[in-house]
Amino acid sequence: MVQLSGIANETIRAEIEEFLERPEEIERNVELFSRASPAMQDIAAALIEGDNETVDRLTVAALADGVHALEIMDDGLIAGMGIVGIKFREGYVFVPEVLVSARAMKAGMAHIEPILAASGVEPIGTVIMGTVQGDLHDIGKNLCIMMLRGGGFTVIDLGVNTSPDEFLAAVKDSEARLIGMSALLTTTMPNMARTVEAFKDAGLREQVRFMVGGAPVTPEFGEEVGSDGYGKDALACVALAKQLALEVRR
Ligand code: B12
Repeated sequence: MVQLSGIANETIRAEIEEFLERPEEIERNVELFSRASPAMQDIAAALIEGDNETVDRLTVAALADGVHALEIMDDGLIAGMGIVGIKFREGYVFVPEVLVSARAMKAGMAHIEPILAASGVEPIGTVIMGTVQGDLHDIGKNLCIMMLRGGGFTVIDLGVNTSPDEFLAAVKDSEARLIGMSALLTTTMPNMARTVEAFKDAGLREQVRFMVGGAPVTPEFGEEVGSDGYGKDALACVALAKQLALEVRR
């Protein structure tokens, strides 16, 4: 049994105690933060508090101490955002607070991105990435992009609220044949299917490969919408992109 007392950071302990109710979420977070180093816990706590200056400072310090960029991303930034997500779902915080935490996440990511990008080798291929139409969530997509660039891909980032026509235009305007779609809302997930349909209508479906992801997306849903693969996180996104790149190599 993992214990709350195994977590050094007081803010994190209080957040778990006060805001988490589902036993599986308590267990997962207690386990995650007990395993994370105190420095990573401090980054997560500052992110939860929306303190972008502290996230910025602690990220720089951790990198200087030799902590791997991926560890900061997973155990600090994403772990902190996980708590924010639960508080948002349960109505303890609202859109403005989430945006402030998202800004803090970006402050940390700004230092991590160049490191992950620099670790890349020969470009393996080009990936078009976008959050689907109607959806403004881009934190997860941007993490995937960071990891793809770090993994040796060139990425064309179409941003958020990307219409099927914009995905089509990007393929027509580039050499890219690999498309990643992100969706965070159950109401926008169907736009993944609409995008795949648009490629069928344009006679381009066979030339491209689609990968899908985002918190509410499942492998089953990915199959249903006619995509070629689903990735549960940024690491899976890179693995999938490598696999699909072999199919569309040109
Ligand atoms: C941050 C956030 C926001 C921010 C977004 C800021 C930004 N720049 O992105 C703001 C405040 C703007 C926002 C707005 C809204 N949000 Co919001 N938001 C979130 C929150 C808290 C976190 C999302 C996030 O960034 N997670 C962290 C990242 C790292 O995870 P991720 O996105 O899942 O990405 C990972 C994987 O999924 C995967 N992945 C992602 N994309 C892709 C793509 C590919 C190809 C692959 C392979 C993998 C992959 O890799 C990523 C890295 O590991 C979630 C709660 C949650 N737990 O998801 C709610 C949540 C998604 N939001 C929700 C809602 C309802 C809204 C609003 C409608 C609220 C409102 N009433 O206005 C609006 C919608 C705006 C719009 N039109 O899009 C709901 C959705 C519910 C539903 N069933 O659809 C959620 C689930 C909260 C909740 N439980 O109620 N939100």
